[in-house]
Amino acid sequence: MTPSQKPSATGSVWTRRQWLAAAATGLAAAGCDKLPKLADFSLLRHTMKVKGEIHVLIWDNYISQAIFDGFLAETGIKVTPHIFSSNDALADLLRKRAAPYDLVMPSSFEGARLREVGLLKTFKAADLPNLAEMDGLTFNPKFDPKNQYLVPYIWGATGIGYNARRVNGLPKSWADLFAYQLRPDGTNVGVSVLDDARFTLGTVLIYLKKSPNTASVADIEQAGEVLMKLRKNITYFESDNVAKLLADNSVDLAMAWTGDVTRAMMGDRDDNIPANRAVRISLPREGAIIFRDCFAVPQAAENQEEAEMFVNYLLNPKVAAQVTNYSLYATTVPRSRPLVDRFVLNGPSFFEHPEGAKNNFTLDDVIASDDVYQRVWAQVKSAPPVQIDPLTIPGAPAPATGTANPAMPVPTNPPPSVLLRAPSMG
Ligand code: N2P
Repeated sequence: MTPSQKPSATGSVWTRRQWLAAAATGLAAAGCDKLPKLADFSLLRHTMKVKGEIHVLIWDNYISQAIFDGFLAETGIKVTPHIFSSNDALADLLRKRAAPYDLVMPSSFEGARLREVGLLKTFKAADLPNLAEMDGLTFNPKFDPKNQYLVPYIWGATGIGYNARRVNGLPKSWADLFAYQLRPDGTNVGVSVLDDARFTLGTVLIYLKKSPNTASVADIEQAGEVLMKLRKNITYFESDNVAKLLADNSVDLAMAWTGDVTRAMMGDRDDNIPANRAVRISLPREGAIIFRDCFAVPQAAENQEEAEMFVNYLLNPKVAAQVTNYSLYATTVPRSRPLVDRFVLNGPSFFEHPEGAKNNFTLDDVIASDDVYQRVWAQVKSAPPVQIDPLTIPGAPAPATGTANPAMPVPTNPPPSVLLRAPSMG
């Protein structure tokens, strides 16, 4: 079974109508009765005695309190979650925390790096009988062939989240995200990119038709230059709150992870995110990054056995379905799918680029080039916003004169809000 549940053979951009049609088609629930039973602990929840505690470092909005409660009820082990929002921060977080984490969740390339620098322990396979539930064919990867250090669990892709009411035309290329744009009133279009060096530089590298894993200093620097030329357009470097930015119209276009675009479409009352049915996703034609976030036990962990019990619990298909229904991201557990909400199952969270593998890129560990990626990323983030000369944009107004960095005047005859390419991109 592959991770892909492609809902559309015709294109990568979903309209609400396609979404509803797909949801109405549904998925056969065959096999539900064969899933392992999971007791209903809801009555026990408040009377369970805590027998231990683990500290887990996970991405925001991945695992709900209800799932922690279920694990507590079943095992007596309390899970205390800690949130991180970028792979870039992980090694430091592991090194600096006085009370060690028992479980962390790096993306696969970062997990491989953490292993190489000696920050991870091996899993005890005997403690993970539910590894049999994992889609081993697809997710038994070259970065850790026997899942000794890493258990891939949640996967997704990058794409362009956009607001169909505020952007004319479909963003079919990454250039359409990065490009200089105007809304009909002549004001700039708000854009956010992920606050993550490898994902964002990697995406620009894909756009430049280079490998997102390149070790070439020149290529990485070129990607940085593209972003720096576009700094004026980037109103947010943001990974955690992309759903909110899209849903409340703070940005019109966002480089986003699939599940977060789903969250913007569906809303999330817990996080005060309104459902915004104008939000869509596009997987650009140059391709996108498929990520796999993996569980790993840090070298300093003090409760390895309990952490492994938690991973084993999460690999139960019923729990994995709970995780997807909450996180809006796919898990590596295929038997969870009959229990996943159809709207989620048929939405962006489960699709890859319709053109298939040639457009799906994965990030590899590039430990020898890591300093270069981090140096260029630091330059991008600290660069002052650049004023792109609007004269180079067809139909755009002339800039004010006499200032070094003139503010964009509001045109009397506004140009159309089309998705214009940045001049530097051709
Ligand atoms: C967090 C999404 C993280 C996806 N909401 C990439 N690891």
